[in-house]
Amino acid sequence: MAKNVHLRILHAAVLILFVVGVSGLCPPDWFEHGTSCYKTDHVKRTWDDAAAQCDRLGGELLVIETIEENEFIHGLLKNQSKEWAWLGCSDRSTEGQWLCYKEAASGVTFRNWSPNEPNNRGGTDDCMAFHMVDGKWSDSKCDARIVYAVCETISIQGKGEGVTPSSSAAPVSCYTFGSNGRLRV
Ligand SMILES: [Ca+2]
Ligand SMILES: [Ca+2]
Repeated sequence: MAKNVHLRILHAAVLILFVVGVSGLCPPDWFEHGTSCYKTDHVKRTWDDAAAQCDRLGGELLVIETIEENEFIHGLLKNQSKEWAWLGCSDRSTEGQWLCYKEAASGVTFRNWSPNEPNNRGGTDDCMAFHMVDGKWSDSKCDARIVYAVCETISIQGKGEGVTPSSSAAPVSCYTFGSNGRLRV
């Protein structure tokens, strides 16, 4: 009798693990939203260091493409009380010409600047930052170590919706299943 109960519990546990293992569209500890996965970092970094950290985690610095995505990120940062977060766009190469980190975002036109931003203050505001207070963006000093990283990668669902790698050497994320059945970056 007791053995049967234990077996049933074991079966249920295996089933739950299986369902969780195969239904996750994002790596463990990443937030899923739309066709993307997001991970917040808990160390304040420069823009370059934040970009490197996202690369290490298997993603890229966040690039916001719609007001809906902006609202999601706004809620996420508010929830974690993070005042500023780096966005993956910079105008370091050519002043006023904002290039975004994500290859797929090269055609992105969505902008959500604060009033009077970008102002290129002191001639050196060249990296894009998100302000938790109002969800608006500013240009900031790339070497200011006052900002958190938010990393983004495309979810399995997103990859299945016709996202094709570009012909240039854009970073590519690969996923494998670990021995525990969960995704491994
Ligand atoms: Ca600038
Ligand atoms: Ca500024």
